[in-house]
Amino acid sequence: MLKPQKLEKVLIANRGEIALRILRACKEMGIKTVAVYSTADKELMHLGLADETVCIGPAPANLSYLHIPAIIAAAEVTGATAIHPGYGFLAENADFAEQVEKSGFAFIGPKADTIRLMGDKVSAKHAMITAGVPTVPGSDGPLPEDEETALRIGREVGYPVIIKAAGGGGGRGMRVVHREEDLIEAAKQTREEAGAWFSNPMVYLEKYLTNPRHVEVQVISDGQGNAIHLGDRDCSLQRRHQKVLEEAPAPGIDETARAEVLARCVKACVDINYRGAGTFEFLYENGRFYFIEMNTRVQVEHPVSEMVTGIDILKEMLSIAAGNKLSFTQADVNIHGHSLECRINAEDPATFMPSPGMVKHFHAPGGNGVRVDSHLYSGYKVPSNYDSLIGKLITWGSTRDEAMARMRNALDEIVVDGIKTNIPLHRDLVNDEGFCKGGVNIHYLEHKLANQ
Ligand code: MV4
Repeated sequence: MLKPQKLEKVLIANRGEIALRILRACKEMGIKTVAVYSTADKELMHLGLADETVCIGPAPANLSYLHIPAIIAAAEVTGATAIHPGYGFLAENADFAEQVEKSGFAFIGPKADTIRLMGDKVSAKHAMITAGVPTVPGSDGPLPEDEETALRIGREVGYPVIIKAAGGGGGRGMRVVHREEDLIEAAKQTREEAGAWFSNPMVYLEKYLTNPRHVEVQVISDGQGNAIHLGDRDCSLQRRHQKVLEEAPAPGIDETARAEVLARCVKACVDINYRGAGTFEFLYENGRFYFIEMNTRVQVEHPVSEMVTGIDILKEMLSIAAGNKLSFTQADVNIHGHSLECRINAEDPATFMPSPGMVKHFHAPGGNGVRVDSHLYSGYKVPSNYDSLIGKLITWGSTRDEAMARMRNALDEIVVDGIKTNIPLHRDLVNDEGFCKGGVNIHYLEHKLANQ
C-alpha cells in the first residue's frame, strides 16, 4: 500500500458559501488554506478562518475571481500547492486548469482536456454515445450547414426539435423549432448567437422533449481506473435555468432504468479516465434517461448527495487531487433516506430582482437532520457584484416525508432580516401539492408562478 498523500496548501479560488465549504473540508483534513477575495468581499466569513488571505483585485469578477494571472500569482506568493475552483467563475475554464497545472499546482478537478471535451456539447455527446450512455436522438454531431441535409435530419428526428449551440450549455443558446418551415431560419439565428457569445458557431439538433424532468447523476472518479456513483438528484424545480430546490434521490424513478443509467455513467468515467467529481445531466421522460450535458465541477446541490450517502464529496476531491485512489468502492455506497436543499437567494420573492444589502439579523435553523451551508452572519453586507445565493438549507430524513417535515420546520425557524430573500417562495413550495407528491417536470415552477 502506498502512503496516502495529502495536499499541503490549497488556494480557494472562489467566494461565499462554497469557499467556506472548501475551507471546512481542508481544515478537517489538516490542509492549509489560502483565501482570495476582491475588494467587495473583505467581510467574507471564510477569510477569518483561512491560514492566509490575498486580495486579488477590485469588485468586478472580470478583474478578480475571473482574472487568471491574479489567482496564479496569489498561489505563487503564498506557496499554495493546489487550487480549488469551486463552482461558477473559472471552475469549467479549461485554459485556467491548464495554466494552473503548467504553473506547477494541482488543479482540483478534471484534466484540462476533459473540461474541454465536455465544454463542447457536441464532443461531449459523442463521447457519451461511444461510452454507451443514452442520449437524446438528434443530429449525430454538428448540424450541417447544407439546408437539404439539415431538413432531412429534422424530418428523421421528428418535430418539435431543439437547436443548441455546441459552445452553450445551461440553457444559453437554444431554440425550439415546431415546424419544418422554421428550421433553417432558427439554425441560422442560433449559429449567429453562438458565434457572438461563445466564439463557436457550431450547432446541433435534438428531438425536443416536451415534459421531461431534470435528473442528474453524481460521480467521483480517481483518474486511476476507479469510478463510483453517488446516486441521482432531481433538479426539476427551476426558474429561467436557475435551480431553486433540489432533492436526492429523484422520486418515483423506474428502478431498472435507474440502475442501468447509474452503471453507464460509472463506465463512462472509466472509459474517459475521468478525474474528480462530476455530474451527468439527463432529461427523464416516460421512464427513460437522455444525457444532455456533463458538468466537470462540484455543484451547488452536492450536499443532498452527501446527505444520502454519508460521503464527503469535497474531501474526496481533495484526496484524489493529491494522487490517491478512491477511498471506497461502489459496494460501500448505500443510498439511505432522502435529502432536500432549498437555495436561499438575496432576491425579491415576487420579482426575483437581486436584493443585496446589510443582513441585520441572521438566525440559522437546527435540529435533527438539518444542515446549513451559508457564509451569512448578522451584520454581513451582501455585495451587489456577484450572484445572489446566500446559503443553502439542507435536510435529511429517513423518508421523503420526514425530510419535507424537517424542511418546513427549518423554513419556519430561519431568520434573515434586513434584505429580501426567496424564503417565502420555499415556504410555499414545501406545501405545494404537486411538489409534495413528487416527480414534477422542468416547467412546473414557471407554470405555478405564472398562475398565481
Ligand atoms: C432540452 C430540453 C428538451 N429537449 N433538450 C435547458 C438547459 C440545458 N442544460 C438543456 N436544456 C433543455 N434541453 C431537449 N432535447 C429542455 C431543456 C430545458 C431544461 C432542462 C433542464 C432543466 C430545466 C430546463 C428548462 C427549460 C428547458
